[in-house]
Amino acid sequence: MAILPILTLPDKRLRTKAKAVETVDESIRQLADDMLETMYAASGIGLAATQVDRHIRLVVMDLSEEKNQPLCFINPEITAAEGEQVCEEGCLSVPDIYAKVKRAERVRVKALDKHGKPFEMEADGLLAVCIQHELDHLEGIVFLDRLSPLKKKMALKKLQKQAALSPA
Ligand code: K1U
Ligand code: ZN
Repeated sequence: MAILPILTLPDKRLRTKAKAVETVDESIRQLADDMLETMYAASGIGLAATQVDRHIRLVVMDLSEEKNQPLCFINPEITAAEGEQVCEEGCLSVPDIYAKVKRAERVRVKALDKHGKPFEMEADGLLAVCIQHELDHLEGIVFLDRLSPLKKKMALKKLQKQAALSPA
């Protein structure tokens, strides 16, 4: 397994739309394992392949306390969404910026697992938020894009200030 570098804004590669995975093979399983290791090392609850500069439709998550319930979604699609919730989000590609984002409260998602087997699941609360956040990454969307223009401007300014302060 390997810890992969995570792209951060303003890197334009985060704006790439991911392509479908054609075949779920050993290289995809290896990437999913590396992404999980990267996500755990960064104390995240989710990670999209886009964030590690791989532009394929693969996301991993683990919302368990013990970090022992990894989830892998290949070619995920939200097939139903209902309700509304506002949740404070963070992003490993937007370090140290947190903001409240409005999302659907419940989603139904279909995807392939690590073995290429189709599955469907329903999610609510933080898991539903995380699924929507990670699927956005596959479209080249980051959570700041879902804020009002003013809030987005303020967040980007804070990000620029942080970048100017941190050593190269
Ligand atoms: O996509 C990512 O960068 C991962 C992101 C997922 C996410 C967190 C919170 C709401 C929506 C999506 C993170 O894991 S950021 C890490 C973090 O700050 C966090 C960890 C646990 C709970 C809440 C936030
Ligand atoms: Zn993110």
